[in-house]
Amino acid sequence: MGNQGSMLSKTLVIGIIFLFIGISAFTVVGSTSVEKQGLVTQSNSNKQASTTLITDPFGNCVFEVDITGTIIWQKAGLSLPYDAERLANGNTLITKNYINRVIEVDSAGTIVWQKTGLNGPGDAERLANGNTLIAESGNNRVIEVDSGGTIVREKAGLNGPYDAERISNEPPNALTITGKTSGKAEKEYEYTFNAVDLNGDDVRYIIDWDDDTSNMTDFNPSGTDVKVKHTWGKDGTYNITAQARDIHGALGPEGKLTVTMPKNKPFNFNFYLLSWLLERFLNVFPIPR
Ligand SMILES: [Ca+2]
Ligand SMILES: [Ca+2]
Ligand SMILES: [Ca+2]
Repeated sequence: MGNQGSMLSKTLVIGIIFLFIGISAFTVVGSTSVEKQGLVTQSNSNKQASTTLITDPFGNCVFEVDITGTIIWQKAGLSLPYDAERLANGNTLITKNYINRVIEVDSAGTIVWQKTGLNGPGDAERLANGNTLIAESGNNRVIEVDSGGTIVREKAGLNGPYDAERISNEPPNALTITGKTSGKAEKEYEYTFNAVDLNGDDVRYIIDWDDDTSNMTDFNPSGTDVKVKHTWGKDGTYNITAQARDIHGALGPEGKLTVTMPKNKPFNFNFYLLSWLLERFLNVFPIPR
């Protein structure tokens, strides 16, 4: 009877364990399928975000299509458009080759800016400074014009350029200088220089030690500590200033660190006090003559 009872409880326990595993497995399968559905929704929304801007010169049109090829925006009635760009402000920059102008239109197609009087423009780009770079094929030059249309830069003497790109370069960012801020003259100290270049370019450090000496390091990977040793010959207060320069020549902001080499406090030798002390001392312990 006792054996039968123990067998029954063992079977019951095993049964409960299997039931528990079954529920767990069902829960796992259930949650996986929910996650999969979430992923599908996510990738659909990504697809909707990508569109393509097409310049169609002989159709006299610039249009934007979604991933399925459906036209979602267009500017028609253009005269031989050669190039179009979507700008950061949502407007579109279009080069109209046949009527020698570059126009900027808003989403409604209204012209909000233009540069007229060009000669066979092939390509235009809006630069980070707000100016517009234009490859002016008919005048054998590439020009940069400001928002008023004035030419501020020009590369002439070309042979019908149809495209131009400004390759942007960011200078290194804030430079840090770390090391001892006080010390002694004629003793060597090590300082660490570090700046990050926003393009990841290698950087070198140009260091002014404020004692009419300077150093220029080799190029090092952006954001790595570069250690340079220096010895000041005289006491004084020195403002170390340094700048990081990237491989393209762009200079970052100045970093500074002030180092003081305290002068030894002048020892005022008080002869009166000394002679007074000596006198007393000699009186107490008279020197035998
Ligand atoms: Ca362009
Ligand atoms: Ca271009
Ligand atoms: Ca750079």
